[in-house]
Amino acid sequence: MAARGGDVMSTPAPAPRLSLGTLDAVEAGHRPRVDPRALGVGVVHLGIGAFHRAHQAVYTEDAVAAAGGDWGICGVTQRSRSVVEQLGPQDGLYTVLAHDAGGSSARVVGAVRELLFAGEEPGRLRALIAAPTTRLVTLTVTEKGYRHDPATGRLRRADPDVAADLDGWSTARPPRTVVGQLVAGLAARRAADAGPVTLLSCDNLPANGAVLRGLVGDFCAALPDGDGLREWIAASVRFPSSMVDRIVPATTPADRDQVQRLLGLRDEGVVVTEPFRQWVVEDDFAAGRPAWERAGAVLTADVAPYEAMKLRLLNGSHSTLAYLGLLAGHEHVADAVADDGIAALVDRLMAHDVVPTLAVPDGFDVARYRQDLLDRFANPALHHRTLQIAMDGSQKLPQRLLGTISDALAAGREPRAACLGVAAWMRYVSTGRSEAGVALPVDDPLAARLGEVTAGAGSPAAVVDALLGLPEVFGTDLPADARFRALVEEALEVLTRDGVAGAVRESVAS
Ligand code: CS2
Repeated sequence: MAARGGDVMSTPAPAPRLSLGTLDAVEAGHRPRVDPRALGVGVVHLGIGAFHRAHQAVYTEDAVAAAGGDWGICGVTQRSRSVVEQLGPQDGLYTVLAHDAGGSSARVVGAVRELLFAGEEPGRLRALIAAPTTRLVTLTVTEKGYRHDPATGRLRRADPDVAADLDGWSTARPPRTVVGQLVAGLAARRAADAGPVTLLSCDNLPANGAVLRGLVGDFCAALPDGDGLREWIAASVRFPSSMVDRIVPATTPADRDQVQRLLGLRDEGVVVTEPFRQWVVEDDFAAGRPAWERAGAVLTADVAPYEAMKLRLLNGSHSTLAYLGLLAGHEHVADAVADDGIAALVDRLMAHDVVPTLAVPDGFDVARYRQDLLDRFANPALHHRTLQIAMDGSQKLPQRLLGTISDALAAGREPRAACLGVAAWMRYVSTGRSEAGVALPVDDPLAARLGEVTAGAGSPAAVVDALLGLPEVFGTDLPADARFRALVEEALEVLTRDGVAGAVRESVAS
């Protein structure tokens, strides 16, 4: 099943498309572990991007293979129909291609049994959430998909799409936000008396289940007749939290060609990933769940320690690598960690700034976890672009770096490396250029605002001042802390004057 990597080849000749009809041509070792034809749908997944396909869908297929159950997935795409175009003609089948230095392995996954583009079929989405056969709704809609204020966790009622969903409720205009869609589905489920259901967030947010429960509650509270629905939800719906982990870079044409050579079939839905995967799930389900523990997931009463560890160590390091790496001209994460100065800075971020803030789960070897992260980042076969991680920074900084900074300051420590990460983000969003002058697009829901507030800022201190004035990113406590302001200002000054190399050297030496 493993194929040696490194063999650069030309584009293969045209081949038939992967589908149920051609699946028998795939070698046994690459085939799905369940019979996709026999798998009924029990899960509705909102946000069927590459991450879900490389993570929860794989766990779910393995769980069904081990313990059975109709836990096939209906994958819902929110914004673009491209996933439906990729996977529709393939009957939901796609290949997970895992790369590391030793080679690649390919596996066709059959857990996704239906596809739905919410923009075109809102009624079908509502009916699916209301169907008695649906016992689980899972989500990977990214941080910005929640339309919440990260500082308070509350629904942004002023968000134009949220406001339009609330206004349109009485006229039966189909909701377009995730929370609106969920509440519409739950209302239909209540009306149909279809019984309890679980909503499981799989996004990189702390306490993601509690956040989702709060947002659904906020939405209901804003409806004229939402009280009864709120009571029904409190009694019938569970919102467990979960920590998800697998690095999933964007797929390239070379990856699709590699799969074609391995399978002999064309797969337009290939997802690329690393061999590693981890999932820690709060075991609180209203209507059953796949036996994910049989697939290697950890089911536990309390996810919080795992979540903080993963968000602060992995994602905090990732974002820091991305911003410093972009400024220094590194296209991929592996290039950024191969830069000794940046690697030393990330090591210091983890050891000095983050680890003392963590409540490490019993028996967990955090030193080993840190080393494993550095090894995973260095995976030379993954080609994970720093620009991909840099996107949506305004939505990511709070849980990745700012929590670490607040906790460290509260304990009387100076989190210099984390503040340099924040300063690197500031330099990136305020200049939109690398140190060599290469233009770097800023892909962020707040991009326009970030540009506006920093437009006239001439000095590093002015840039810091402008950006710390955004409560939706920084809240109000941190900007009022003179130590934080001074550390970020100093980091941005050094970054501006001496570049990434000088700034990481100074930060590591301090
Ligand atoms: C990355 C994550 O794009 C990003 O922001 O930090 O997607 C990261 O690869 C995953 O969380 C790893 O589990």
